[in-house]
Amino acid sequence: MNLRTYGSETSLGNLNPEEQVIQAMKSSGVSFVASLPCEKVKTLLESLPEHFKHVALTREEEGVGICAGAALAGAKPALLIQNSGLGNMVNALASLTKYYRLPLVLLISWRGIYGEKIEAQKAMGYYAPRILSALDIKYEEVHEPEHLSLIEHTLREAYENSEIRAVLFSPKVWEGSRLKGKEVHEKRRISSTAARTRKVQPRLTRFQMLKIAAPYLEGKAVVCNLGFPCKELYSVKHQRSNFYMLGSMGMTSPIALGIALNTKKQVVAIDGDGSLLMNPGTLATIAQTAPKNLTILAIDNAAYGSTGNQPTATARSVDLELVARGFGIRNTCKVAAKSELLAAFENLGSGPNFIHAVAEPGNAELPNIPLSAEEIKRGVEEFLRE
Ligand SMILES: Cc1ncc(C[n+]2csc(CCOP(=O)(O)OP(=O)(O)O)c2C)c(N)n1
Repeated sequence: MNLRTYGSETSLGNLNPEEQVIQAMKSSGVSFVASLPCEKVKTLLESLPEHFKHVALTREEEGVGICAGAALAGAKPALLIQNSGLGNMVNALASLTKYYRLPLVLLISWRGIYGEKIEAQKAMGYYAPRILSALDIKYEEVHEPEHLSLIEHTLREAYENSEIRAVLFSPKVWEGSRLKGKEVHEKRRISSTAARTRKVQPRLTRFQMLKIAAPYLEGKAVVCNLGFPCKELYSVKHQRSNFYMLGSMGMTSPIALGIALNTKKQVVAIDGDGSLLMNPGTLATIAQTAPKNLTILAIDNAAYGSTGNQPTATARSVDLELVARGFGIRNTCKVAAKSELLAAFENLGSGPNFIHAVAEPGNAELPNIPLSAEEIKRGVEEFLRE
């Protein structure tokens, strides 16, 4: 995005909403930005590294710590996140940023309040302003692009008073933008660490992998990562023992672990690289508790597939199989080709098993799954009771 200068010849109103936000951030002195993707702000996200020192996070909470450090070192930090991530940050906001009176700007993509197609987003949409209020964090709601000019004042206040200030952006703000976010990672450009360092060539998308894995999921409790993975699983292998996650990013393997520790049935977690990296400590807990009936299929497309294919840390430095081994999971393998994925399922030993499936980015265009949370829960509970 080329930011046009905001001078006498240009009015703020002529700028696209993303440009207005960047302009307000620059004018108020923001010098350091950390972010974790939300689909609604993918265009804004894409342009951040051009304008600011920028860090791509693995978890929103970590951003609070990084921004606290940045503030201690004299930077003026801001975090761009989805409102669901606010839930992950509460303790750090209260006992770090607020407690030490450090400045922080929270730029929050506010889902669940306008034109929302994903029902599960509505819960955190409702709670987000209440969480901010409970923490005594002053915030501004921006529902229309015309109101973007007001945010500069809020941002300035954060730094002048050394306090936290938040802005909640309705998806409506971005609707009229003329800027088109490029798909951040086209297939050919993405290259996972495993592909580079372990010479594993991704060949299949997540959807293709799920089709191959489908027969091996039959009759097992399957916990599926949120977003596109759920839609794809629903289309290739719907069964009532599938627990489709509608929210709670990072909880796939923990949910599967909880099931596995309390049933004799086989349990499979279909996790993603972005989600595993949000909560990798769960791999330590899995290694400690070592349930024999648990298999993790970690589909690593080196991207946040559901929010615009922004690269995750596996595209830069992380090899998830080594991570799992480092945490103490012994039965691990790395697969990319169809034959390798088939062999991994055919030869599954006693768990916990960790299949690192190196995939290409890309999503199948499918509708949202037509099941309510209640229906999903009931199906899985019934299956597990039998
Ligand atoms: C706490 C939180 N932060 C951000 C999001 C937005 N979000 C939804 S899905 C997703 C990407 C998940 O990526 P990954 O686990 O790698 O799975 P993929 O879609 O690539 O298969 C993100 C960032 C969210 N739902 N919750």
